[in-house]
Amino acid sequence: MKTIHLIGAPTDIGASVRGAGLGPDALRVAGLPQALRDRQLQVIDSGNLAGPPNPWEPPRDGFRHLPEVIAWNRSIYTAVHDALTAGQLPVLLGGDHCLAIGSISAVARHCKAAGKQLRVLWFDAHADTNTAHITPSGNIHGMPVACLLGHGPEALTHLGGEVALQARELCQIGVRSVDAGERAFVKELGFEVFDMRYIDEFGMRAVMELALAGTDSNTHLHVSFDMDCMDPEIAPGVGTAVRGGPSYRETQLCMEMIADTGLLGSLDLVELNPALDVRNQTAELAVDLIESLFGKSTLMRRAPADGP
Ligand code: 6HN
Ligand code: MN
Ligand code: MN
Ligand code: MN
Repeated sequence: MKTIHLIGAPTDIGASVRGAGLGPDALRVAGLPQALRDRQLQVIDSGNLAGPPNPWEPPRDGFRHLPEVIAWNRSIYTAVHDALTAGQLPVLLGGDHCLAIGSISAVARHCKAAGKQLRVLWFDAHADTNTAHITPSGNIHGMPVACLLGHGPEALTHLGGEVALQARELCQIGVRSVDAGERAFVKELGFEVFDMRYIDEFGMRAVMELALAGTDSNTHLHVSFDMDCMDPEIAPGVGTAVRGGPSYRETQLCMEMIADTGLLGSLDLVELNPALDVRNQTAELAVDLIESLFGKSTLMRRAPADGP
């Protein structure tokens, strides 16, 4: 297993409420580095990146804090790219979800250079596919998917020199809150979305089988995990909670099925908001899920061929 490199990005620059900047340290307090070491993994925690403070200004031309969002994403791009180049598995500790622009742009660049196929699994209550023209808020954490697919300001769509993602490389899971203009744009872009209705009807196992279909030993799996994906009854420490999300066990199953592939190459853990949490329980839940993502599985796992 590769060395895991924890990269903290303590900012809420793209969010609608303050507090996500406390995320990286809440994850450390919840024991993330030691939990991974307990799994016999090598862990480097290089601490937190530095970046501009949150000026808490209203949107301008459809974007809130665009220069600061660009600055944060540039330094994340560099940190994540350096980790991948060093052969490490970068784990971005957010911070709000606008930071996935830098992280995934670096992963995409790395995959192109290495001749790897990229698959991004985006766990979220939201589609995060707004643009300046259709956003209801101007908050850039609602726009990273659009930026990664080439729709947004050049400084964010071309962090790695070119557009990061093709629609077929992306798959969303858990979506249940999409804005009116955003809905049409998601359809137009045409990436795969397993929304809550789909999960209700077909079950999480079927969803994950489809989400992982077509991956092989040359695939780099990137997981972008927004903590508001889960039901707020179990994950209250998020800024934009939406009821009706996956349960604890459904989410664990996702993590376990990803771990079974052995293809995880990078991870974003974002939108944890300790200022809204209850006794750090959402951070502890995140640590639990990350442990499963790195192979802390059930005792009685049989090979799939022996399954029911
Ligand atoms: N997130 N769709 C809403 C907006 O303001 O664009 C909410 C976005 C939430 C983003 O949770 O990463
Ligand atoms: Mn998100
Ligand atoms: Mn979200
Ligand atoms: Mn635990």
